[in-house]
Parts: sequence; structure tokens; C-alpha cells
Amino acid sequence: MKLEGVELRRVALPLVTPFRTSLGTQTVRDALLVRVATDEGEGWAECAAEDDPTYSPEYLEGAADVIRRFLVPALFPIDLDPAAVAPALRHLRGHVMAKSAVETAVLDAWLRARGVSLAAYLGAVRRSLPVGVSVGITDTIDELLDTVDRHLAAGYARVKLKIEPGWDLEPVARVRETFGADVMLTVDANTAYRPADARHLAELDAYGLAMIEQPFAPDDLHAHARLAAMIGTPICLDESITSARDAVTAIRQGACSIINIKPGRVGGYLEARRIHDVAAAHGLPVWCGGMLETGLGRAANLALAALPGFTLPGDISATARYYERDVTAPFTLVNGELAVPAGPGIGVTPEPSDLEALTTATEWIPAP
Ligand code: SMG
Ligand code: MG
Repeated sequence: MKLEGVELRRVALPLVTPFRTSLGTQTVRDALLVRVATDEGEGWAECAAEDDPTYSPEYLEGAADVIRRFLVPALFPIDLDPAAVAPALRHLRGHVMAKSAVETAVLDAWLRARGVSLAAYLGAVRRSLPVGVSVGITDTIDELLDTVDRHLAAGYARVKLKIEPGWDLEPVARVRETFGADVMLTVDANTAYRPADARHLAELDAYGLAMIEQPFAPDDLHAHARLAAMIGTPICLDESITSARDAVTAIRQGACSIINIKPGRVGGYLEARRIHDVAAAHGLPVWCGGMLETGLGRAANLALAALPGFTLPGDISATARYYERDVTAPFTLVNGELAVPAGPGIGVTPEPSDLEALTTATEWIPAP
């Protein structure tokens, strides 16, 4: 397969409600979509990077720049297949989200041309999945309880509460007390705590959480391992894991017993599958994280989350939880589950009118 050109497209999707985490508040998802044109057809993907480098060191404009100036030029000369993308980009350091977007678009084009779904290619074993929802920090506990109530009524299988210092024990206690012991409840701190907060975090043990996600800085595996030794609640890593190698290191250090896998954060779906395999070999459950994806990223994440080791519900909610209007047809919950796309490639394509309406800029990168 030969690369003929790449389109970078910026879209802006207003969120139905602001999403507040310990990192800040988002009201709009500005996303970067990548369309590759090849001699065998086209493929689509989205970049997980956000406007600001807060969750990750990558950010949208930076991702567009590295794709345009370095990643795409490295792919024009080669005979393209999905497994050839990462090796062709290996000499370029970092930028895993940008690399993931490019590799996924190539994967989509390649699979489409062969009539194979991403789910089948990755080794999916399920056609639909129970999924979770990530609930942002709210102004009041009552507002939080209303939100959780709505999501449980909609059928979500797991509720994740965003926490930060000053918004942790009380909201967790109130949600547990209100909705009972049977609700699968987790918390995500997005690195908001310091190692000295370990004793405080251990108080979360009283609430039967399925996990605490990324309490400390991404590069502080030691602090996570120390917390794991003094707390009953399982530790899940998100920001700390950017490759299968990181996953092995974290597991060996006892820094986590669960891993959140986001394809964008680890450089793509192929590396995501390696982390799945490494975790399975160590007996660790994994689940698929979310980056407020458009329908393009959501479709691909559902394929990944259908692998056998993804035994916990992921942050892959129905479209309506995020957006009124998306670039693809909406994903809806049916009996608390989302269907895994079965069509070729990622299984969805943008709806032209929605795509046009949500687009804020496009750029074409031609072959030299
Ligand atoms: O896509 O449902 C979603 C969002 C899930 O909470 C979510 N993602 O740390 O796991 C995480 C966050 C990262 C994005 S918000 C900065
Ligand atoms: Mg997280």
C-alpha cells in the first residue's frame, strides 16, 4: 500500500456538560482527525491529544505539527502496512498520540481494503460490551448524586468519580451510601496527590472501590508501589503507562494491579494489544480508557475493549453522554451495552454533513 496524501482536520464538539477533573474544566472537545489516502483506499482516525498539554505532554497543535513535518514524510517512501508504521517512526522520539493517530488511520485503510474489522484483526471475543462512565467534579454533592443517578438509570456498569484533594472521601462516601454496595465504583485522581497523602488515600478503603486510578505523578512508580502496599483498594495506572515496557516495569515494581489502556497514550492499537497481552500474562485485568473521543475513536476503542483481557468496563460511554452532535452516527446503550462495530476497518466513517458542520480547519499534506 502506498501513501498518497494525508488530510488533517480540526473539529470542535461542544460537550453536553462541562467535564471537570483535577487538571481543569473542558467545555468543548477540540479534536484532530487524520484521513490517509492510499492507492488502496482511505482510512480515518483521531488523535487523543487535547488543546493543552495537561493530561499528557502532547497537545493538538503540537501533534498536528509533528504529523505534518515528521511522521507523514517518513511514511511516503515506505511500502505501507500497519506493522510497518511504528518501525518507520521509531527514530522520532515521543509523540505517541500523534503516532497512534497516523498508525490507526493506516490500519483503518489497510483493513478496509481487505474487508476485515479492527475487532477481528485485534482478536476480539465479544460483539457487545458493558461500559462505564466517568463523572467529573461537580459544584455540589447533590449535583454529583443527580448525575450518578442518571447514569445508573441509563445502564452504565461502572461509575468512575474524578477526585482531587478536597473532593474525595465525602463525595465517595455519599455516592456509596446513596446507591449501595453493589455499584461498581472507582476513582481517578489524574495525578492530583503527593506521596505524603498516602495515609489519607488509604481511608478510601472504607468504600469498597474497585480501584483508585493514577493518584500520583506519571513518573513516580515508587509512590504508587508504596501506596499499593498500605491500601486494600487496587491501584490502576493510566498516565504512567506509555508502552508495553512501562507496563512490565510497573507490574514488576508492584505499582499497579490494574491497567487503564488508552491506545493514544501508548502509541496505537498494536502497542495497546501488547499491553493487554503482557497484563494477561501477569494475571492483571485491563480496561479501555477514554479521551472524550469522537465516534471515530470510540469505534476503534470498542474493538480493542472486546479483547478477552478487558474484563473491566471501560470509559467508553454512549455518544449522548458527551455530545449532541458527533462526526459519526451516535453510539447508543442497548441493555447497558455498546455494540462492537463489525464492519471493515474501524467500522464507521464520518457523516459528511456532521463532519462539515463541526470542522474548524482542514489541511492537505500531499505526497512529495
Ligand atoms: O472519554 O469518557 C471519557 C473520559 C474518560 O475520565 C476520562 N478520561 O484520566 O481517564 C482519564 C480521563 C482523561 C481525559 S480528561 C483530562
Ligand atoms: Mg485516568
